[in-house]
Amino acid sequence: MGVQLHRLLPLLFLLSWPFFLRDGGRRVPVRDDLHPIVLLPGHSCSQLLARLTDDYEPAASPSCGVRKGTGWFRLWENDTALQDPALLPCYAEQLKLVFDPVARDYRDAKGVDVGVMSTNSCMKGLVAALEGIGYKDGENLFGAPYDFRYAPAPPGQPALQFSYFVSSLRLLIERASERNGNKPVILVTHSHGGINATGFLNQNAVRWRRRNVKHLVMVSTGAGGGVPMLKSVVPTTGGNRTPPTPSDVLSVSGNTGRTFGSAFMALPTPKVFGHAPLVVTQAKNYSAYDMPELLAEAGFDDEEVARYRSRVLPVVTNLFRAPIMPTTCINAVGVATVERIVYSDGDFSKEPEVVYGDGDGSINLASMVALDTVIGGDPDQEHYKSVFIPNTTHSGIITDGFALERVVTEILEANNASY
Ligand SMILES: *[C@@H]1O[C@H](CO)[C@@H](O)[C@H](O)[C@H]1NC(C)=O
Ligand SMILES: *[C@@H]1O[C@H](CO)[C@@H](O)[C@H](O)[C@H]1NC(C)=O
Ligand SMILES: *[C@@H]1O[C@H](CO)[C@@H](O)[C@H](O)[C@H]1NC(C)=O
Ligand SMILES: CC(=O)N[C@H]1CO[C@H](CO)[C@@H](O)[C@@H]1O
Repeated sequence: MGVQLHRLLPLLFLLSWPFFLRDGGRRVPVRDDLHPIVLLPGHSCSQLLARLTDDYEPAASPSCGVRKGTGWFRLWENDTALQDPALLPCYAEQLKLVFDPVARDYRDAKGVDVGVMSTNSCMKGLVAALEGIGYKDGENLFGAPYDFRYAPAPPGQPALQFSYFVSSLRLLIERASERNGNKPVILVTHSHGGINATGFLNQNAVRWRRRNVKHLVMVSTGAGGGVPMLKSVVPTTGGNRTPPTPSDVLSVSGNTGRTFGSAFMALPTPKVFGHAPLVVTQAKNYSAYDMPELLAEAGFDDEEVARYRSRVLPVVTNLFRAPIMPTTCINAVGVATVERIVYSDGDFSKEPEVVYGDGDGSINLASMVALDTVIGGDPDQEHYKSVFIPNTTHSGIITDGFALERVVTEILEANNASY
């Protein structure tokens, strides 16, 4: 199931940044005082390729099978398919994951092989800023795109895709270091990529980390998800539409997005949000502890709720096991961010009232501040710095010029630090 392509990944990583192929603009000579950087993009920022095999049985419409046997095509992100009402149902179906109860793991839909190609334009600004200070693709700058539909599982539960990811990323990091005079790499992540990086680091022995990774610069990742995510869990318009709309495709309440192993990874966690009422109705308030109940009442089935409980919750609860390594967390603040959702008459199908607080639009300030405790608060944590950038958003932080400048300054500070 896409295995061969995954085995090729460490090679593809070096070559798979199409936007580097553009004719350069200002090019600065590669500096030899720079630690190599490996970038981990956010959720849905990686491009996925697919091919349909003979096993593929189109469900939405027989025409979904026209690409059978014709080789690889772009599965995500494919604007043509997203915007064509005839193609969209096929696309939504091919992008689904299946949970196999026997293997106790997720896999690609039957007859659909999926591989990871590259990062898309969402990292373009950061890449250009790094090139501006002397980084160069394939020499001291590398990307680690990943299939964002999958997620890690708690110890003892199979997660084949995650194992591939861990071994590919380990190889990439080792090669990046070797190519650069054995200097350990700086891991720079955005959003979900931070979850990915900490999950990865936790799987590697301290000795390996010390030798190969100098610093983690984690941009836009909170310690325990965010409340805005709940707005798509309890959809007023129902993401369950057939045929789907383009925005239903990745939404956790949509028929495709809900099948992803990563679907509930960003829900607010009890560790950060405690007993605060996040969803308020007349009869009952739901705190982060009540997520399973909320999912059930929002229409997710028993198996989906059970998987949230047994597979997602233990992972997100234990993600940031300090000490990870020298870490800089950078977050945007000052943006109105959903903090509480109020259904005055308890009817989930009606438009709720929303109470806003501080955050980056996707992650609440509480989730960012909690990083100080879960990472910075551990007495064994070697080096921890938390930076807030006002006036930019969750994604603006890697596209707005003034924010990028600050992010690059922090990366250079990590580069020059002598621990
Ligand atoms: C986008 O998806 C359609 C439908 O599956 C496919 O025919 C097309 O080749 C894809 N685009 C690219 C660039 O691969
Ligand atoms: C729910 O939370 C709101 C806001 O904190 C509070 O005013 C209300 O009393 C709570 N309702 C219940 C049923 O606990
Ligand atoms: C944020 O932006 C507004 C409008 O551009 C500006 O007036 C304000 O001073 C900025 N705040 C900060 C803290 O930079
Ligand atoms: C920790 C984490 O989220 N890791 C994920 C990184 O991306 C790969 C590919 O989707 C997943 O398999 C990992 O689980």
